[in-house]
Amino acid sequence: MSAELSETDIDVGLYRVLGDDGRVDATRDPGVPKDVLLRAYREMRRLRVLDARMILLQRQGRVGFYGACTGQEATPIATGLVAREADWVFPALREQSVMLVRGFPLTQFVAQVFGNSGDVLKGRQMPSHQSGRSVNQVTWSSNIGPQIPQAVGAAMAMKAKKTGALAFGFMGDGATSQPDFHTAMLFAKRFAAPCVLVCQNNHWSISVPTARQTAARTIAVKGRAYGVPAVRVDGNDFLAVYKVLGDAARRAREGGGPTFVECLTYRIGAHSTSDDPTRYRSDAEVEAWKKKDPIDRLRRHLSVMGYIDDALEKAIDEEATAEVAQAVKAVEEMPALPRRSIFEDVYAEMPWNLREQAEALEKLPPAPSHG
Ligand SMILES: Cc1ncc(C[n+]2csc(CCOP(=O)(O)OP(=O)(O)O)c2C)c(N)n1
Repeated sequence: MSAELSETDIDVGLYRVLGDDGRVDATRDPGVPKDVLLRAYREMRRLRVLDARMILLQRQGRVGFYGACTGQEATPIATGLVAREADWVFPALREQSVMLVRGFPLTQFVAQVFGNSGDVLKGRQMPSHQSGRSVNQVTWSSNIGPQIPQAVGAAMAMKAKKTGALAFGFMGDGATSQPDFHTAMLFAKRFAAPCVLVCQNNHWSISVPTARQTAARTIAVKGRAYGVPAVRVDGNDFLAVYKVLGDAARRAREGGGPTFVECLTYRIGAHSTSDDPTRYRSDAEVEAWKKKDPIDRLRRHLSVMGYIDDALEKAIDEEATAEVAQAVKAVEEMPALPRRSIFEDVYAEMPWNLREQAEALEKLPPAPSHG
């Protein structure tokens, strides 16, 4: 992964469309319409605001855990815009927002962070593991890797049923060291599964830098080893990611099988609220990546195109802040789930031993958070 490798080398070449100044490489301009670009910008801003607010809530003890996507917003937002209604999404820790772009209500999304009565999952999943049947998004299972073969398996089923849909499967760079990644690539290619497998290479697996955990020249080559076409793209360049994911999705829909996309990006914040990144990486590294921020870059492009001015930018920010604040307020006003709910949804008729336990639980004094 050393920086001195030639950028024209097929194994390390990086697909970029947007320059740092926000100008488009004319030979690669994907011609994304103005409304899509503005929508992408709004979604990325809202996600940034949402993540910051969730981290704050965790610090205040109002929610238990959070894993933010800050700095990596371009890929989940582009995925949400590229996906069609019948497609399925198998996220890792930082791609839950795809479902927001696909129409899942923000309030219900936030309720899954609190795990109260507004949460359709009844508080049985951790925060940052949102899912939604209405938008075909599967919950992440927390251990690293299983969602990749799940995405491939779902894609194989879609192919067998001739649905014309595809599956998006996500992973971090660390997940590509897991056996599940290799199984997934093998099956994806062998059965020409209609899927787009996306690695958000944010350079760190908690405290382990990518260069220390793999001897592969890049992450993308690992897909090519299985015959899966692989693209290495600047993950902070919304236009490049949108174009590459759109092409990959089209190929899958047309029967061309899987594509593996390595999005080069950076996790600006901590791995999660349980992590202190100052223990293993330098401020200088973080500051250098902040200069490559995907939202700032898209903002510059919108300016160059004459699509945004300061007033519109301010309005978008205020709208996002108000929307998130309103959702948090609404969710915090929802009551906690009844304790008894932990016994529900498993048996049609509750066995006697569980009934006894449920009755014993009811007799305990209320937990402090229940007021
Ligand atoms: C099988 C398994 N091993 C270890 C862990 C602990 N763990 C949680 S996140 C993580 C790092 C994941 O890194 P990466 O795949 O690069 O994704 P990122 O968090 O950087 O987005 C690890 C090792 C786990 N959850 N599951």
